[in-house]
Amino acid sequence: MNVNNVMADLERKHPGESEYLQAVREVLESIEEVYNAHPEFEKAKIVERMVEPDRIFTFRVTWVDDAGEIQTNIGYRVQFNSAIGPYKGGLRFHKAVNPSMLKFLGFEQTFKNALTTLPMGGAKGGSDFDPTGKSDAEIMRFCQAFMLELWRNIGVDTDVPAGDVGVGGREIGFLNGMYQKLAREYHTGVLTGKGMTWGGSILRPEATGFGALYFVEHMLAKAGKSIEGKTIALSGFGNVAWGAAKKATELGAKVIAISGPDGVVYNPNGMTDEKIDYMLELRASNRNIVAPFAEKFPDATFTPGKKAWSVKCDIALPCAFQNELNEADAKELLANGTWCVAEVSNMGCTPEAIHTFQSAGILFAPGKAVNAGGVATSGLEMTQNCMHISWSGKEVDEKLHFIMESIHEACVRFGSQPDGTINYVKGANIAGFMKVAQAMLEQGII
Ligand code: 2IT
Repeated sequence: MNVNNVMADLERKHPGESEYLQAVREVLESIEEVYNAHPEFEKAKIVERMVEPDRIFTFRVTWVDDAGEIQTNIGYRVQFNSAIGPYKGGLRFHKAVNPSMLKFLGFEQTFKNALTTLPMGGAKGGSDFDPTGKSDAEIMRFCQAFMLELWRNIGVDTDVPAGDVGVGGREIGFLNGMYQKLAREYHTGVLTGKGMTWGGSILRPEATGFGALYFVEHMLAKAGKSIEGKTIALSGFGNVAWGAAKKATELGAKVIAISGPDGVVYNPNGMTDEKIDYMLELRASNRNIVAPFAEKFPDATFTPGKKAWSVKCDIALPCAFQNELNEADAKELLANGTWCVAEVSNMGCTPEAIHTFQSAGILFAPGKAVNAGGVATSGLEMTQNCMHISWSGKEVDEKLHFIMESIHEACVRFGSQPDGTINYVKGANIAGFMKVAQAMLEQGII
């Protein structure tokens, strides 16, 4: 395989799909050497087969807003790869959602899910529906209209969606209610991230952020460091940022910045329980702004138009959106002495930013390893649903700890460099790829 040739072919077939092409290139560059050392992969055309989704469903979603106006959005489900298990991955509701974004996310999900140790294939879906400023009733009607189309393509053993940006517990509730009504099928396991009274797993809401911090703990321990007393800047204020802020604070770190599309909140004294809870209120308000945090807590200050990366910190955790940390941000962080960056969002850093961190020799880990605790706990939710039982928080947390440790070990195994450092990008990509490639090889040409 020659990466540039594969990419040229893909760019010709999918012109302008920048996020998708970026995600594929990152993986191919990481695996090129290993791939070429395995002629059986080349012979079975594993790469050519793996970069294309198995199938994509696209559908119109029409609903009525509170003013009685008819609204039309586009809905999607990208079923990317089922070599190691049923399709699994979140739904994203955001105005910028398009096929390129969902293909990048589905592709990433395939390798991430392979890393979790659980048998889950990769998928992603969503809509260009913008939840900003919508009432709860509008969100419900949109979710119902979305499920009216999606329900025929998902199922407990075929495809199990969950949340992502713009889709949390509230949306999963509306989606699940409509699924059951349409399918007349009352198994609890067709969606994950459910409420605790109807099949949800304890710790699923926290799991992406908690898992990320467990991963960071391993990364720091390997480098002879600890998280206690360190300052952390994180972007976003939604579910993922909330879980990360909560666990970071519990572990003795100080979360000194959170951010939103409107700007950054500098929070020099770190988080309290009240502040962490307030992040959930901010998200639920559907306003998509972080400024009210500084109005409610006077020791914090809001600066409009600035990112979290303008705040001097030891550790930076992108927790919001793809490409939210670019080369200029990376240079600013380095100039301010940041020595660890872990992507909690999917593909949070641009390739140039990653290159900047790696050239500077600081600790860097990619989203598909760092944030895999979210989907892993979705996998644990599926298991509980299929067994018709609920595990305790302690049981789920132990399993999550074990999974994050395994993912870190896999990164070390496949990412250790001759100079003794660990390339976590390579490690995660090769570990995920090897598992999916092996599974595809063993199941023939399908
Ligand atoms: O990006 C992700 O891994 C998620 N949005 C979670 C997917 C899931 O199925 O829990």
